[in-house]
Amino acid sequence: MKTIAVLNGPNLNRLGKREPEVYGTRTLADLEAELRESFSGRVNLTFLQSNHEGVLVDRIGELADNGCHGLVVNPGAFTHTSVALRDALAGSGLPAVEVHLSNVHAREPFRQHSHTAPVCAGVITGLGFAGYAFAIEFLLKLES
Ligand code: DHK
Repeated sequence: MKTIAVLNGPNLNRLGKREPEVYGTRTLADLEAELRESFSGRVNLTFLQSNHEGVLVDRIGELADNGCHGLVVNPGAFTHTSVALRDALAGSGLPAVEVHLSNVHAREPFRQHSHTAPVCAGVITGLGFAGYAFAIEFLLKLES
C-alpha cells in the first residue's frame, strides 16, 4: 500500500477558529478524520501540521528517505515566501500536489505567487477539504 503524507503549514492548526468566512468552520482534526475514513484500506496516510518552516523542511527530507510515495502540501503562508520549502520539495524527488482551501486567485495580490507550485505536479485551490481528497486520488493514480 502506498504511503502519502499530508502536510499543513502555519496557522492551519487553527482551522475552524481562524477566519471561518475564508477557511470554513471545520477543524484540522475534522480534515484528518475525513481523509482517514475516505481512504481507509487504500493508502497509508501520515499527517503533519507545523507553524515552523524548518520542521516542514526536515519532515519532507525524512519522508523522501523513508519510502513515502507522495505529498499533499498546503504550505499556508510559506507558499508565498519560502524558497527553503520549495527546495525541500524539489529535492525530495516525490510527486507533490499543492492544495489551498481558499481560492488564492480571488484574494490579495501577494497570494497570487507561489514559490512551491512550480515544483509540484499541480495545484488545487479553492475547493476546501475536497481539494485534499482530489490530490490524494491523483497521487494514487501515479505509477510506483
Ligand atoms: C492558507 C493560508 O494560511 C494562506 O496563507 C494561503 C491557504 C492560503 C489556504 O487557502 O489554504 O495564502
